[in-house]
Amino acid sequence: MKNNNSISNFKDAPSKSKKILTTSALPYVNGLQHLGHLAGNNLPTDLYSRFLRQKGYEVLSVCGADMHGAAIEIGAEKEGLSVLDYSEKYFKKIISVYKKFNISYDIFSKTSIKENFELTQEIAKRLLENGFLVEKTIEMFFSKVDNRFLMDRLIEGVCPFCDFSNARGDQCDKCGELLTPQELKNPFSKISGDKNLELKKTRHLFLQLGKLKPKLEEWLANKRWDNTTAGIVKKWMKVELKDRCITRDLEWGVPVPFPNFENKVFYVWFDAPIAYLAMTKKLCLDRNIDPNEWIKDNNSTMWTQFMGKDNIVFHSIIFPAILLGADQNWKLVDTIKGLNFLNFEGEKFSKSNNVGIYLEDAIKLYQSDMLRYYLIINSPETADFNFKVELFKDTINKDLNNTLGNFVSRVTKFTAKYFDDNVPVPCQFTQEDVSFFDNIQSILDDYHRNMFSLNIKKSAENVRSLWIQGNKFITDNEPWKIVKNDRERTATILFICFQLIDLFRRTMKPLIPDTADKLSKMTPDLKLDDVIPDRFDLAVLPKGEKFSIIDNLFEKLE
Ligand code: B3M
Ligand code: ZN
Repeated sequence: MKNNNSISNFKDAPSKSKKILTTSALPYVNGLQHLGHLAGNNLPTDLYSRFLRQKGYEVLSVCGADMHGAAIEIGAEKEGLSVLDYSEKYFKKIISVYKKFNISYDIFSKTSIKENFELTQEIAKRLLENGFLVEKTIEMFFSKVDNRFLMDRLIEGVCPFCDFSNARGDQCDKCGELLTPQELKNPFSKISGDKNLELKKTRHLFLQLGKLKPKLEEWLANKRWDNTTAGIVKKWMKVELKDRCITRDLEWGVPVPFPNFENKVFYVWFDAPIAYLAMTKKLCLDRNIDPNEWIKDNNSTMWTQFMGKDNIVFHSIIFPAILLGADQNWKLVDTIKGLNFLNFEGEKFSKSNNVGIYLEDAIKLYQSDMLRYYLIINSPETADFNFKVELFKDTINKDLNNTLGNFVSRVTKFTAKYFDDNVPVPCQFTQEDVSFFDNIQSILDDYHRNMFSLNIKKSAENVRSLWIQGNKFITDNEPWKIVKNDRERTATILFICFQLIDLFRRTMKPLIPDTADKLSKMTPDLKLDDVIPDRFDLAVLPKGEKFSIIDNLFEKLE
């Protein structure tokens, strides 16, 4: 494949010498993942990472399970399992279901790996030394019924901002405000429902975000965030940054390595983002590469983080503040892609209310590529998206069956009938052909622009536009009408169609990889790469090459 290296012409295309680190927010291991997690986190990461790999970049895509936090302890208790068995059970389920959806992480690890314990403790020590941690004795809610201090997430009550009756002690899911449990009206224990919560004294470490504000401001000054992230950051930086408690009275988590903190662990939101670095380090060590090339800031790595919008504050302010405070030249995020939510038939996906489809169930009903396609072309980028089963089926039948599937089967069947099993030999291209090629090229350019700029939905629409153009080309040219008296022109039309199928295969791979792999079996004797070309190349599938008919790429959904 020719490569004229014109990608630098695209806005947002990283320089080819950059290493690209992509991460998805780390899923909690408490329970099963649903389509909303996939749409708003894993799929966008996978699409972008695959695209960059196919463009020839050096990419590491990193994710792992968020193993800590009180919710996991509670989940284990509910299922009658030890925390270890419980988290292991869901870890395995997550890994296996991601595989079925072809999510191509280079590593899917855990926040509980030794690398993360070490790094979390090291960073905490540095923060203490550098004067950004302060010890305070605070009052926390204690439940006699539960016999424990209740962490933020284990307390619910009425939101002081919007009056939502089930706001959590850390955040209100209705209005998005971050909360402290003391701010809730009528707080109660989520574990037992105990309403007689008692405030008790306990000692904790606080991150002094306010002191870190100048460092943050300096770092933020040259960031170009997308609108959602920029809005959140602006709102936060405007107000006084309060001290944030980073330790908890729990056993499950990363132990706090300081005297008099023996029975405490770090708050899950302290160790989880640090795990991005720890997991990347582990991946590098596994592959025998120097981790510092990826996790230290040496201008050679570009880090793009994907997450739901409710996670943006932690990734754009708090985690960067932690790394800046540690002052060890850690790699910090370059780009944040925050996504909205997926609703299901008009309601919010919710485990507790049984709304939505778990990934495990969805994959039994539909081919992985069908779900990937629908969730990417309807990516909840700018607004929430409502998943409706009827519309899903219509889209799959229309786009994947009627547009893509039909084109490929029409071209291969018709060619096999009149030209045996060989890619036909073309003659002169017409003036119309040449303007058609220009048209394809401009869609391909647009596709690149959208992919590099993380316009997920639009990039998928570009892929679909290519299929639509292919159909239009064959319909306009009607090879079935001329095959009897103009064999040469028919051969030329079909030859072009074969080159289109190859372009489809390459550009669709980040979106629907199984289908791309099926198409790569079309020319069984040809070992083709997956490179996404900058330019539409008309000589990828050689004339005369043996091919086989590709039929029924997708099941029709009734
Ligand atoms: N586990 C929250 C979530 O799943 C949390 C993300 C951590 S990313 C470092 O929404
Ligand atoms: Zn609220």
